Amino acid sequence: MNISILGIPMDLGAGRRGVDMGPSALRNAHLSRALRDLGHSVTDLGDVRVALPESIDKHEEGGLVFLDPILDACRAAAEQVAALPEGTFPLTLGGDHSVSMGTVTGNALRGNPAGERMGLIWVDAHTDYNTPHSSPSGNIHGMPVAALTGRGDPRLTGLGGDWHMRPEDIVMIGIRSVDTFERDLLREAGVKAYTMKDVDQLGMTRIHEETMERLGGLSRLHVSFDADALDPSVCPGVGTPVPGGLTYREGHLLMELLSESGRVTSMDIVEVNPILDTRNQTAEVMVGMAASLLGQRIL
Ligand code: 5AB
Ligand code: MN
Ligand code: MN
Ligand code: MN
Repeated sequence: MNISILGIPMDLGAGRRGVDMGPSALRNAHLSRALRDLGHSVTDLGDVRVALPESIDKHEEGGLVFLDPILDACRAAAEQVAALPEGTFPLTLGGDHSVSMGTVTGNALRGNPAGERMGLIWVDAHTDYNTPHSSPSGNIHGMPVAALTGRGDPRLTGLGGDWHMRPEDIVMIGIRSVDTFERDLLREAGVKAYTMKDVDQLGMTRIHEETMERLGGLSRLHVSFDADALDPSVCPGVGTPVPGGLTYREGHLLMELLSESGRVTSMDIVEVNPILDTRNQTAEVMVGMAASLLGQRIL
C-alpha cells in the first residue's frame, strides 16, 4: 500500500500547550520505518503550516478560542488530503483533535464526486461533540465531531461546503468523559458511542463486530485515534487524561480486527503531547497502534 504521512503541528484547539509537537514525536518514534518494515511504500509529505500562538492574539469569538488560525490549518489539511491519489492511505498526525475537522473532510471528499458516504470510527475518551454553546472550555478540540455533522458555528461546520458526516455513519469507542449539554446533543443526533462500560461488558471483539455491521454498506472507513482513549498508564503524554481507559491490548486488538476487515482507508493519530510524556512512550505506543492497523501481526 502507498501511505502518505501529513503532520498538522497545531495545539491551538487544546487547553494545554504541547500537542503541536505530536508529529515530531511520532516521527522520532520511527513511524515511517515501522510502516516500511510492513512492506508499505511510505511518503512523508511534511507538515501543514500552522500559525504560532506566540505570533497571534489569543482571541475568543463567540465561545471559540483561536477560531481563524484553526480554520486555516484545517482547510490546508483538507485540501492536501483531498488531492492525494485514490488508493493512497492518508495517515495524518495531530496536533490537537480539531485537526480532524480538516482530515475527515479531506478524506470524505477525496475522489468522491458521487458523494459516496464514509464511516468514521472515533477512538477517544471524549465524544468531542460540543458546540460553542455546550462547551465548558471554548476549546475547539472538544467540538470536531459536532462540527463534522453540521452542528455548531457555521464557520466550523462549513469546511466541506454542503457536505456533512451523517451521525449514523459514526461509531465512538473508549468513551468515559462527556459534558452535560454535550450528552444531550449526542443523544439527539443519534451517534453510536461505546463507553468503557460497554468495553468491559461486551469486549472489543463484539464491539468491532457490531461496528462493522453498523457501517456495513460503507466502502471507506476513517479511524480517528485520540491517544487519550488509551489508559493514562499506557499513554501518559496527553493533555486531557481520564482514568479507566483502554488497555494496551484492547487498543491493539481493535486495530488488529480493523486491519483484518480490510476496510479502513485512512487514519489520524492525534493529541500526543510530548511535554507531558515519559520518554516518548505515548508516541511509541501510538506508532504501534498504527502498525497494527496497517497489517502488523504477532505471528
Ligand atoms: B479531545 C472537554 N469535553 O470540550 C471540552 O482530547 C474536553 O480531543 C475535550 O477528546 C477533549 O473542553 C478533547 C471538557
Ligand atoms: Mn478527541
Ligand atoms: Mn480525548
Ligand atoms: Mn485531549
